[in-house]
Amino acid sequence: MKKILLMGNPNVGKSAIFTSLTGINARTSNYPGTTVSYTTGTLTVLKKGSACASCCKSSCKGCSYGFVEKIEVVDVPGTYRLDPLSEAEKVACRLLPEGDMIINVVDATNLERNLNLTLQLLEMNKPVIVVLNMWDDTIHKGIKIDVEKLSEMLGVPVVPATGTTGQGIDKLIEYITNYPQEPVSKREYKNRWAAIGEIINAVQNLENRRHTFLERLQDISVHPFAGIPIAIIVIIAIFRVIIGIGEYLIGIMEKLFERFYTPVIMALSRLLGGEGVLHQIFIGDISGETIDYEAAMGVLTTGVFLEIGIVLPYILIFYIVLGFLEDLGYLPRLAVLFDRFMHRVGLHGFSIIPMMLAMGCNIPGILAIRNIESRRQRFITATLTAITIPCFAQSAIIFSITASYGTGHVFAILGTILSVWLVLGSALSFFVEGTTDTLIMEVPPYRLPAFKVLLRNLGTRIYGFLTDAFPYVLGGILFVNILTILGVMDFLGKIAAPIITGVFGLPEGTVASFVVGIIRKDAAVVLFEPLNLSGAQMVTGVTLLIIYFPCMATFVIMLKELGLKDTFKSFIIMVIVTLITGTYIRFFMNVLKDPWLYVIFTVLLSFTVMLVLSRIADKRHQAKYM
Ligand SMILES: Nc1nc2c(ncn2[C@@H]2O[C@H](COP(=O)(O)OP(=O)(O)OP(=O)(O)O)[C@@H](O)[C@H]2O)c(=O)[nH]1
Ligand SMILES: [Mg+2]
Repeated sequence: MKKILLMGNPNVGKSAIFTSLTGINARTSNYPGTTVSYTTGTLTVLKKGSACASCCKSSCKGCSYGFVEKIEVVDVPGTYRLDPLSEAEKVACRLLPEGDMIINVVDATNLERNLNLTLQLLEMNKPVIVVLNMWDDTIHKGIKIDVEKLSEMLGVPVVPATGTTGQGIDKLIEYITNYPQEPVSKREYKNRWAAIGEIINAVQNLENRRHTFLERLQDISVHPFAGIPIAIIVIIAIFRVIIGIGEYLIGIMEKLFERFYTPVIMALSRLLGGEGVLHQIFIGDISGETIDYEAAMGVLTTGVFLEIGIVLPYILIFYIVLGFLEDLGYLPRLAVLFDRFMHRVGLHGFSIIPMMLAMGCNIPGILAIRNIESRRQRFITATLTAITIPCFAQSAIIFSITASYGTGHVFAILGTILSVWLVLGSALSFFVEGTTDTLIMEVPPYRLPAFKVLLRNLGTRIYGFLTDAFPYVLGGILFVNILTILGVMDFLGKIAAPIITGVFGLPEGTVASFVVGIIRKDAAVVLFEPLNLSGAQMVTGVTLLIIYFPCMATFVIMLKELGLKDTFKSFIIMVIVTLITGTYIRFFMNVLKDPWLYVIFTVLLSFTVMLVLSRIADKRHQAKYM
C-alpha cells in the first residue's frame, strides 16, 4: 500500500487534515506538540484504470467504473527541521524514508517560517504536495497568497485548505490521485533563506487592517502585569465552574440512581438472598430502602456509582473547559507567563502543559513530556507530575468525600501537594545535574474553537475514560472484596501496620486503599469512606494516596518514556517523599490543630525552602561560570 506522510511544523493543522482525509479522530489542539507519536489511517480513493488515463470516453469501462485504491496516511508529529532535537522530532525524521509521498502542511498565515521545512522536504527527492492550511485565518488576516505562482516556484502542487471544516480536501485528494508518475527531479537550495525571501516577495501580499478583539486579548494575556492576574483568575474560575457544575450534576445523578438503579439493585439483592459471599462482593452493605452508594462497597453499587455518578460528571465538565482552553490557545500563554517561576523548580514554562493535561489523566500528561528537549527536564517534569498531580477522577472523589470535613481540610490536602511540588521541584532542580535552557516556544494565535472539533475531542476523551477506567474500577473493587473475604487484607494490614499506623497514624483498614491505589486512585479514595477517619487522618490518607505511587497505567507509560533507570530513581523519590510527607502531616496537623493554620504555615514554609534552595543554586551557578 502506498504511504503518505503528513508533515509540517508543529501546530499547523496536520492532525485536522488527517482527520478530514481518513475520518479517524486524531487529537488536535492549539499548542505545538499535540501529536507526539504517529497515527495511521487509510484514505480510500476511486482511481481511473491506467488505460483510461488518456482516453476518458464515456463508454469506456475503466473511466466509468475506475478502481478503488487504498492509501496509508500517517499523521506525523510536528517538526521544524530534519535534524531533530526533541523526541517528537526524532519520530518525525525516522518516518521520513518510509513515505512514498509527502503532504507538507503549512500554516499559510506564517508562510515564511514554514517554508524553511518545505524547502528541506523538497530536497528529499520525494513527491511533495504543499497544503496551505489555515486558509480561513489567512483571509481574515488580510494575507494574500498567489497560489499558482507559489506552485510554479516550488515546482509542486499547492492546495489552500481549512483543516477544521474540510474545505480544500477534495482538491487535495485529486492531486494525490493524479500525481505525475515520472521520478522527481533533484533539487538543492544553496541559500535556503534567500530562496524563501525571493518566494515570499513574489507570492505574498499583506493588507493593512485593524486589530481584532482576539488579537487584543492575545496581547493582554501575555503582558507581565495583566497576564498573571488574568491567569490566576482563569485558574480559580475554572475550578469554581468545574466544582459548581460538577456538584450540581452529581445531585442529578444521585436522583437518577435512586429512581432507576436502586430498584434493580434491591431486586438483585433479594435474588442473592440478601447475604452471603456473592452478595458481599457485588452488592455490599445495604440496608433499608435507600442505598449509600459511596459506602456500600459492592462492585455493582459503589463501583458503578463511583464512575458514573461522581467521576463522570466532573470529568465531563473538566474536559469541556480544558478542551476549550486548549483549542483557544491559552495553554502556551500560561507557559510563557509562568516561565520565570518554573525556572525555580528547574523547569521551563512548557512543563506547565503536561501538568495541566495530567490534571485530567496522568497518561497524556506524561506522554506530552516528549516535546521537552532536555533529559533532565523530562525527568523532573515526569517525576513531579507522577507524584503531585492527582488525575481528575481522583480529585472528583476527593472533593466529594472530604467536603463533609469542611473546606479547610480540602485546602489542607491541596496546600500540602502544592508544597510538595514546590519543595520537591526545587530539590530536584538543585540535585539533578544540568541547567534549564531558556524557553523557545511558538505561541499560536487565539483561535475560536470550532464546536465540531470540541465535541469530537470531548467524545474521544469520554469514550477513553469509560472504556479504560471503568473496567479497572470495577476490577479494583472486586479484587479488594475478594482479598477481604480471604483475609488477605487483614494480613497485609498487620504487615504494613508499623508504617501505616505507627508512622502515619492511620488505621489498619486504610491498607486496602493503598493496595487498590496501585490500580485506580478513585476507587482507592472511596475505600476511606466507611472508616470514619478523623480530619487529620483524612488529610494524611488522601495526600499520601496522591503521592505514594501513580496508578499502574501511568507507571508503565513512565517506564516507556523515561527508561528503567530514571523510572527507578523516580520510584525511590516517591517512597522518600511519601515517608517525609506522611510524618510531616501527622505532626503538624496535630500541633497546629486548625486546618487553615496548617495550610498557611505549610505553604509559607515551602515557599521559603524553594527561595532558599534556588538562591543557593543561583550562587553555585554563578560561581561555576564566573
Ligand atoms: N482556523 C483554523 N484552525 C485550524 C485549522 N486547522 C487546524 N486548526 C486548529 O489549529 C490547532 C492545531 O491543529 P492540529 O491539527 O492539532 O495541529 P498539528 O499540526 O497536528 O499540531 P501538532 O500535533 O502539535 O504538531 C487546533 O486548535 C485546530 O483546531 C484551519 O484550517 N483553520
Ligand atoms: Mg497533531
